[in-house]
Amino acid sequence: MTPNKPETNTEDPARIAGFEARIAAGETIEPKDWMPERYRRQLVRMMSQHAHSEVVGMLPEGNWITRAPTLRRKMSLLAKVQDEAGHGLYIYCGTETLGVDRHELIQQLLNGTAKYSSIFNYPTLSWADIGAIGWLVDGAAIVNQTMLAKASYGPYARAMVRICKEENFHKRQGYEIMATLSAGTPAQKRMAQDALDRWWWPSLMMFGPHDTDSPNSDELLRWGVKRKSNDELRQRFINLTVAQAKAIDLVIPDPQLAFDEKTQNWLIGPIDWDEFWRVVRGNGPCNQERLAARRQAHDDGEWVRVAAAAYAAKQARAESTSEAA
Ligand code: FAQ
Repeated sequence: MTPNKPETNTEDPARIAGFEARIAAGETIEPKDWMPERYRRQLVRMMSQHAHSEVVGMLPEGNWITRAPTLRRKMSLLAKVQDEAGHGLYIYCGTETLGVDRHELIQQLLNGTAKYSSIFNYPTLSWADIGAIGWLVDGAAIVNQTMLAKASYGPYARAMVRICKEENFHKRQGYEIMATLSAGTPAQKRMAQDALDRWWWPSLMMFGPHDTDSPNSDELLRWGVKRKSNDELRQRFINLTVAQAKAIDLVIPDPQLAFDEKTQNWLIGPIDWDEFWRVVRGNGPCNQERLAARRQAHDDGEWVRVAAAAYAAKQARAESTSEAA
């Protein structure tokens, strides 16, 4: 496959109009199709941030694999964390169809110039945090990614279909942890409520800034990469989650939470955007720790990359010898 290379694009207005007409007609854009350079770059930006998020997202939960309370919980958590690694690899592959090399993207993550989701810079302080992540973080990811499964770029949309199926399992196991703790001893219930208190607002921030402060949204919506805006998806998540919290007798930590009969939406108090930007710019509670862990894992994996490259070279030599014979 020849990936779409930047130099093959000429930004001819007629071509752009043709491209936009295809999107308006609901067609899917595939790697070999012509696309505006700006569309390609937006996808690389968004997909690489997404892939990094899946990989860094393994760290907060990985912290609890050895401390899960039962074998069953340990098995589910281990499987979930492995799934997230798979999602990362899957999306890096999707990004490569746009003509970038994943090593370049990984270098950007390791040298701190790439973004990844703000949510993974918060600590997991108790076992209930594992429940809260599954329920809220995977829950938010599902709301966001179910829409991305309809994105105009084929490889990304198809990746989302499979990923969402796995995220559904993740969400259920997290919600079940929260339901069990909430119905447990008073100390367990407090632990569940404390986790909800700490993860609620950062989960809402996952959807990105308000639409009025989102510089990328207009273009992404016009090109059918995003199908709903940041605020629309955040609202959908809030409406779904308020009912789920009530069902397991937990309280959403927002004194201003109120149901609006007119719009049928749950309205919330103000989001602390200063906190959001602090975390995005590298100054959240765990940013340094997360990047240090990724760098360490990358260095520790050097011998695997060297061995894999040596094995591939050996195979190639064997193949060329047998072809010559
Ligand atoms: N964190 O103009 P917009 C998961 C940045 S996967 C950090 O609105 P856009 C699974 C944004 O990049 C979670 N940065 O941006 C899992 C932009 O900066 P730039 C990840 C953020 O792209 C579960 C600037 O702010 N999911 O959880 C964030 O139109 C459990 C302005 O923002 C995805 O990546 C943020 N939260 O909309 C794994 C989904 N929000 O690049 C393990 C795909 C915004 O211009 C365990 N991505 N920024 O310098 C998207 O849907 C979109 O990119 C948004 C942001 C909605 C995240």
